[in-house]
Amino acid sequence: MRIEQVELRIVRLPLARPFQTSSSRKSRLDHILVKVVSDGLVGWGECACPSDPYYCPETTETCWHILHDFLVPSLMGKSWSTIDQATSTYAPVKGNAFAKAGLEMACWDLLGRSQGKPLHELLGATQREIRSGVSLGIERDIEALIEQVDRHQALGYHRIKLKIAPGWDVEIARRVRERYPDLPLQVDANSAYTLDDLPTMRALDDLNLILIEQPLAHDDIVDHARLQAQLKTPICLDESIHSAADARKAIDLGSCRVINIKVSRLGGLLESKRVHDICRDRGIPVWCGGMHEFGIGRAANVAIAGLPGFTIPGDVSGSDRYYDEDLVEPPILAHQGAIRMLEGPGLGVEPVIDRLEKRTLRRALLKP
Ligand code: OSB
Ligand code: MG
Repeated sequence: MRIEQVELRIVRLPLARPFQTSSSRKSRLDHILVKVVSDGLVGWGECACPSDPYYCPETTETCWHILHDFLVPSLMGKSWSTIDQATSTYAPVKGNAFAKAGLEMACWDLLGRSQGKPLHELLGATQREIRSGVSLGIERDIEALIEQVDRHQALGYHRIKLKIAPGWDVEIARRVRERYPDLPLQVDANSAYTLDDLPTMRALDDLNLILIEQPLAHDDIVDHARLQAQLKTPICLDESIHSAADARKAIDLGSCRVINIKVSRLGGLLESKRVHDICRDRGIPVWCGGMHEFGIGRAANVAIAGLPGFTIPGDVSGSDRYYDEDLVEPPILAHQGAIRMLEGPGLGVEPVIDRLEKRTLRRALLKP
């Protein structure tokens, strides 16, 4: 393959419901869509970076800069036949995982279309459908949260994740646990605590949670190891894991017993698969995290979550939970909490051009 042309767009979608975490509040998302063209074929990728640097250091604007000025120019016109070869053209670029993930995804889509194979097959997925969970943000009050839990429970989602923050943690998790004694339940702190909060962690430890996600600093796997040693509930790392090497080190240190695989945080599907493989070898269960992806990125999440080590339901829910009108056909929906693999070539979805045009804030066409 040789990429002859790339189009970048910033596309804005309003969230059907605002989403609040310990680190930010969102009512709409601006994601970059990457379209690559090679020999009459087209591939699409999505860069699902937040527009503010509160979850990760990147932003939509840094992704645009890195894609436009470094990643795309490095890949443009080079000949490649594997994703490893494609990504090695921009390997000298440090970090910037979200930007890389958008371009890498477009290469996978192109590769799948050129071979007439669905992405899940290229990746080696073994599950025909994935069991999904939901990630519920911080609400105005406990009643509003309970209403959300009830709703998604009734829809058949397989597990519930609650966002927590100081002042919105033990009490709300306990209330949900009392209402649903057998519900598969987990919490995500997005780095809002320190080792001084051990009493809070111990209280959460008594609620029979599947896991506690990223309780401590985004860049600290040492204190996470200390905390894990004092808890029976598995710690799951999200923000701290940027590569397969990070995963190996965190497992070696005992910093976690579960890992959240997020395609964008890991710079793409290839590195995600590497993290999956290491975790599988080491007996660490994984699940697929999300960044409120539009249909393109969601299709990639569905495919990777079909790999055999994804044994915990992930944050890949039906797109109707997030958006009144997503960009792609066919829509990605959950039925009784399960999403089937997409069987079309590549990602298996197509953006609907007039929806895309309507939502585009900026575009750039790059040629050699
Ligand atoms: O920490 O997993 C997270 C959304 C934005 C930023 C960080 C996170 C999240 C979610 C939502 O939890 C996952 C989803 O439903 O896509
Ligand atoms: Mg998280």
